Amino acid sequence: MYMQQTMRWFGPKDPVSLSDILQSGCTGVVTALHHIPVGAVWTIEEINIRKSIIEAAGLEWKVIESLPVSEDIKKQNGDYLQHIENYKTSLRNVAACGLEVVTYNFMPILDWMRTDIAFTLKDGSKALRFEKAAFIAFDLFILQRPGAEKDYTRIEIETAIQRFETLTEAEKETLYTNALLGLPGSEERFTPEQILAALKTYATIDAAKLKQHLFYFLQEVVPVAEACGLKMAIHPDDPPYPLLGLPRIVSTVKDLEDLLNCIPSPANGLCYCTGSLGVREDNNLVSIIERFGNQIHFIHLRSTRRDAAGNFYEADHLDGDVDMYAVMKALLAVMHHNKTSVPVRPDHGHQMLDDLHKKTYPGYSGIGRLKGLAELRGLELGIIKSCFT
Ligand code: DNO
Repeated sequence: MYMQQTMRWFGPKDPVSLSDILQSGCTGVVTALHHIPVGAVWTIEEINIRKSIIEAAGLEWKVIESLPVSEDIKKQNGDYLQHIENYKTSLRNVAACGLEVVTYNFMPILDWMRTDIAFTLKDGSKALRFEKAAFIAFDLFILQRPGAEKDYTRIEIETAIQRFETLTEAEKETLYTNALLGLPGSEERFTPEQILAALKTYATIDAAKLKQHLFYFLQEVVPVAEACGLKMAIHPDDPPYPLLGLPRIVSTVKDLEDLLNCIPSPANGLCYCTGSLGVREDNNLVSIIERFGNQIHFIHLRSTRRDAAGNFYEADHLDGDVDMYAVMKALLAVMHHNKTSVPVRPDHGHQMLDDLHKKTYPGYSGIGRLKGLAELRGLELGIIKSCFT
């Protein structure tokens, strides 16, 4: 097989166990030391403890998702210089423990954003969804972000008002929880006061400035990663456009080009996420692989279905707007040509069958992801047999 098949594992508290992941046919997991505060050093000791738990279960750990970048680094204030030094130390430590790929992102404050984490599909399974009118209603009427109305058209605001009127108190509460869920794998959410205060700290940071901060960070850390044989993989913005007035700078082909060109190095690469990039119609997923394939160090495969109103939901892995056949073929062509095997994971999965009765991290149910992986694995085998042997 060309792809190194992995699944994300959130650590010992994850309801999906290492044994479940092994049975899904994966050779490894991708994980992170979620208990270490953002900005602090990952010590060799902590990395090795986690590594030995994974290896004892018969799996490998080569990819970190994520070694988080602190808000201070993104804003270049407070302790950012110390955090960058700590990041370098963590890179040296993870390399010393034999890890190979470090995923990270540069999204301000929030990582992904969804309005609904239990959107019922026709077959009764549940998916993650982003509904634009609900999101705008959240921004304007629940969060009440000062100046938010300037970001929307009159029609968008009217639609959001109508949508807000349909919401019960319980639905408003759920919308608020979903929107401020923050980080995948975390159950903590921001309070409105916290998020409004955090948003204020970005008042003077536009996209151009945030890009400068990203490039400065990369100038500092990429040479260290390169020297110790690690590959950095930036995850694109999810969804790939600005939200809550915050700039987002890893959304388009131009963004990818800028960040790869700023520090040309084999260590400066991408986490190619079809679910995130694919939400924009102007992102041609196959041509991104053709252009930047050598810099793709980690792959997330999933598909979304968008509509004209700007909503999207997470579809089956082989359905939705992503042409997964074409994407897979282009990825395998790169691996075939380079004689490499790039780690991949089925990104997210529906809540289905027993998942529906269990508490799982949104997007990270065991059976839903297993279904996605099984389909992707079959697609891969078919393409390899027909095109590359
Ligand atoms: C969502 C994930 C992202 C990803 C980070 C990487 O499910 O794909 O949260 O892990 O953005 O830093």
